[in-house]
Amino acid sequence: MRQWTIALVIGALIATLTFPARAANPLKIGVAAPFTGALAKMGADIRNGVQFAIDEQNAKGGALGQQITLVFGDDKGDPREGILVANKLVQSGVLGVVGHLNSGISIPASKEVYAPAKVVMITPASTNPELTERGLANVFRTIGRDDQQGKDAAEYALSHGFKTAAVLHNKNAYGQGLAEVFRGHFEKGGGKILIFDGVMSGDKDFTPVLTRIKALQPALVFFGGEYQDGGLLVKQARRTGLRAPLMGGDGLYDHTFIALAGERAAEGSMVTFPGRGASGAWEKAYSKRFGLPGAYSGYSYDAARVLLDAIKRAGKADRLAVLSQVANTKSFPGVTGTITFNKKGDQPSFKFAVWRVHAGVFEVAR
Ligand code: ABU
Repeated sequence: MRQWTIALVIGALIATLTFPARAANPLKIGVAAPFTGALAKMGADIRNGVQFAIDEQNAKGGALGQQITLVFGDDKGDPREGILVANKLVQSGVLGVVGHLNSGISIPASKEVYAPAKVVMITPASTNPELTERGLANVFRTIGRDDQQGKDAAEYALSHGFKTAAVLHNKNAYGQGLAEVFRGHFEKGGGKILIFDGVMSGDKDFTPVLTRIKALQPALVFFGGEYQDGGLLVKQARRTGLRAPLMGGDGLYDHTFIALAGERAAEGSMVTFPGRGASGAWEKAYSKRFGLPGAYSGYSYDAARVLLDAIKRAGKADRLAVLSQVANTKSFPGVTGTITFNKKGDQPSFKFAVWRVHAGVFEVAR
């Protein structure tokens, strides 16, 4: 037994000396999102966008002379699971991470797990302002921020004659944060908030709160939350006789929202989402393999390509060097637009548009 142990130790030593660390370990990139659970559709969009970028790069020879391996982390949309997944990715040796979807996961994971390990995190979807307001050097996003889309939503609503609103949110970092921004700007612009309340994400019956809202007769219902709750909410609103249109943020921008609500109930719903879609040629190539891109497919593809570009410029598989090169990203030609990060890790030129559901699809409303 003792001889076996000695032989194993000697074997390991020889292997370490023969193969330097870079050659022995494949170059790894992490992808973290909810691959299961209520937000699995958006999680799949993120996974597919990153996979598409990495497969393209591997076909061209990979990076730093190696093939790139993706390490997947299913955070299930749950903050506790998100921290576990982030730790697993860091321990697996990833150079950087594309993810997470939920602001309520990206905020703690970036600070508690990725920052101490010097791992860069580029989220294609987390829009809560706090994420990039903490002075963390390792955090970036290819999407915009809720202080921007909440303001745009309130201004759009007021300028289109909606003077009263009922505001609901799903009590998570994204939903509540966005609802608060909307409320602030709506009131500042002279609008009246008739009710501001939270609902439980995953609830199947929103009728009690919708019945209270109906009695208040708001011109608009604003919902801070994602498509799975939003779809049900608008469906049940119509059943209770509440006719006011529903408005929300990028978390509603998925066809599943319309499918869950039903085409008739969803008609007229308004959603803030970037006006610039992914370029047509890219969309065609992506669709051939994965079907139509979802909300964050292009932003995930771009996040992965920004990371790959940074690895190339760093010239070595070193987390800190890669992180510094992501920070230096300027005028990167993404399929969703040209990407330049400011000191916070945001894109100062990012713009949202208002989209409106018409005949079962989202159309740009301005
Ligand atoms: N941005 C919408 C959904 C993801 C999040 O920020 O939580």
